This record gives sequence, C-alpha cells and structure tokens, in this order.
Amino acid sequence: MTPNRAMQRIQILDSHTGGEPTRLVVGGFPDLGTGSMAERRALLAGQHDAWRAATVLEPRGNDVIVGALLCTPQDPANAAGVVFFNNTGYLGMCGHGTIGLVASLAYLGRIQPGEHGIETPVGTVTTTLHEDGSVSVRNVPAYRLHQGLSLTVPGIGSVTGDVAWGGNWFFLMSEHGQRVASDNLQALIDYTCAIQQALKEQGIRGDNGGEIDHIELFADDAVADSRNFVLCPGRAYDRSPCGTGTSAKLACLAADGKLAPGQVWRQASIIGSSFEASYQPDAMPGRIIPTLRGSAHMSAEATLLIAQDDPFAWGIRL
Ligand code: PYC
Repeated sequence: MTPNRAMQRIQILDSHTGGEPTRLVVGGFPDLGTGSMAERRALLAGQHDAWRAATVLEPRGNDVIVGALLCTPQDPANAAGVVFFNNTGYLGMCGHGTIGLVASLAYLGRIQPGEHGIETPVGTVTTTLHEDGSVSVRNVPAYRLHQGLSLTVPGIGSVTGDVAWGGNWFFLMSEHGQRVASDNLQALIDYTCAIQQALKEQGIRGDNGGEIDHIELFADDAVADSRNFVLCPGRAYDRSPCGTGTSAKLACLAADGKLAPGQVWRQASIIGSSFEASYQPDAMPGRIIPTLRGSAHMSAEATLLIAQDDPFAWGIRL
C-alpha cells in the first residue's frame, strides 16, 4: 500500500563494512507492532513494501545498498531488533549489516563497548562492540545441507558446489575455473547469475523451501586464507567478504575437518577487505556457531524525502 501524504521523511544512517553499504533506517517507517522480527518482516513485505523500495532503489539508493530497519527488540535485554532488505526483497541475517548496525548504534551513543544482543528474523545474534570500534558477531547456527551437489547450468554445463546455511542460503564453489579478481567482475557476475537462475528454475532449495539465492566462489589469496566473490539476490555482488557467506564457508570447512573449533579463518572479499572468523560446535551435531569480526565506518546521516508529486517517489522498478 502506497501512503498518500504530501511529503514523507525517512531518517537514515549510512555506513559501510569493508566497502559494502548498510542504510540503517532509524525513523519514518510505518509502525510494525511488537511481534518477532520474522513477523515484522512479513508485515513490512506484505503491507508496506513501498518503504523498502523508496529507501534502497534508485533514485535514492542503488542495487548495492542493504537496508536495515532498526526495531525495538521484543526482549528488553537486547540492544535492538532489525529487519534487513535489499533491491529485490528481504534477507534473513546479514553479517556486514549487523556490524554496520552496531557501529551506527555506537555512533548514536546508544551502546558502549561490550556485548549486545540483536534480534533478527532468523534468530538473536550476540554482538560485541570492541574498544577499537571493531565488531564481533556470534551468528545463528550454520550448517552444510548438501556436499558436492551437481547442477546443469545452461550456457556453462555441469557445476558442483556445496549448499550451506549461514543465515541465508549459499551455493559455494571452489572448483569453477573462474578468475576471482576485481578486474574480472562482469565475467563473475554472468557466471554466478547463470548458476543462481539454474538453481531457481530447477527448484533446488534449502530447508523449509528457502531460496538458494547467494552464490559464492572461492580462490586462493596472497594474504588471507581465501578470497571470495559473492553474488547477492538482486544481482549485486558483496563488496565485503559477506558475513553469512563466511559463516556458510566455516560450516563446510568444519564438516570437511579442515578447520578446528577456535581456529581463525581470514576471509578476504573481492575488493580486498576482510573478516576474521572462527567457530564453536553447536549443541546440535553437524551445526556450528560462527563468529565474525570486522569494522564499519559511518558515511552519512540524512533524511530521505518522498514527495507526493515525484513520479519515482517509491523507487524505480523496472
Ligand atoms: O554480510 O551477510 C552478509 C551479507 C549478505 C548480503 C550482503 N551481505
């Protein structure tokens, strides 16, 4: 439903985590009530999606921006609740976005160094704001669903990858024949978009019918343990190493016996930013609890204006 008043205002804080932007909405969205973050996400998606579009689509946003609606948590012991969204819809969790959210709360003076619970649509995560401003995120449990799943991709042929959950669903590939480098972006986008499309068309999904909408390629890196390229649902690629993607990677490494609990994994992104990550076993066998550490920087504090007579008031939808 598109609201119909002369001028709407949305208060935002922009930050970036390793180059990947987060637009935190601190005011102006419709009231979504007091339900769980999953319920508030459903309400936003079902009845107020125009607000997502106005915030992250052109002309105010772009395909790369991840939006984060700051919510009052259900449990007052937690620092905040959040609903993540992007140019095509809604995310479960978002690692870089959670780091951006915590840095933004610190910027606002709402939190101090220490532990802070954040409620998300897929569970509560425990964050730590460190004295140096960096942020650790103890994520929701991650696990590998399929090892070595083969898929026929039109225009490419047969590819093989793992399917894993890290707060979103990922198809992870180490054998792909692609050059994972920042001067090869268009080829990487074309290749991963074809895989994303094939997974969708062939009805290959995660648990509970979850769409496998993130594709992650890995390669060796001169400094970190690995460099990745992550295609996100709306065809944008992640400038950060992707927190949920790094969590999914840790689940695969743990399942393969290639990374011990507590051992640090340095994941570099396609633009050279990095996260440090490690895990502990979860109480449920086969699952792990990943922790990521990274830094965000504030980049803007602004009010978005939505004028009633603007033909693109609620975003450009092509
Ligand atoms: O950091 O988890 C993440 C993420 C998901 C989509 C973009 N970034």
